[in-house]
Amino acid sequence: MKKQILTPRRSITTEIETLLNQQIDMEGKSSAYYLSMASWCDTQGYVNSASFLYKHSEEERQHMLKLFGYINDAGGHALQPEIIGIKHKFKTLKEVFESILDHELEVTKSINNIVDHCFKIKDFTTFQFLQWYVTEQREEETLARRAVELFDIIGEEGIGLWTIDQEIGKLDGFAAESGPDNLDENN
Ligand code: OFO
Repeated sequence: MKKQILTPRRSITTEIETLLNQQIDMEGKSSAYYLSMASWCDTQGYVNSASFLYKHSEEERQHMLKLFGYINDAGGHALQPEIIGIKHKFKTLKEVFESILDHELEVTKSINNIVDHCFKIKDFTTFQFLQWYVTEQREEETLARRAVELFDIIGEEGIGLWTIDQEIGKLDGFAAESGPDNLDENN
């Protein structure tokens, strides 16, 4: 690997800057995906799922902005991602939450890959900065998995979908209680 040189003007390598910008792209896409899903849920009468996803979309935007701040403070240049090709229609509510779980597993992979790289090149500041995302991803995966499980536990027949939508609304509280920002309070 080509040796990356730090200058007094920057405290992250250009390689880390690129990886973090790729993560910005991912978080921006997460925000857009979830906004589109929220809108679809709204049109289908799944009001609790819609509300859950509108909030989730906003959270993803915050994840993206956190990266903007970090990169620019470190002397790099955070780039607004180009977001195209967003899916607007879904076959079922289950499809929405299964896609979220798949997407979050990809996001976790991406975060772990950057963390691994930081460790290898001894960029411990970025390594530490990313620990927040490591914890957040565990929460996001758990939430998505809980949502998908509801379809098997409750079943979609009769008032099943209505009940699932109600239960998804309750997952919001679960997220607020177990988020990385609240870890200290829980210990
Ligand atoms: Fe940013 O956590 Fe989901 O994608």
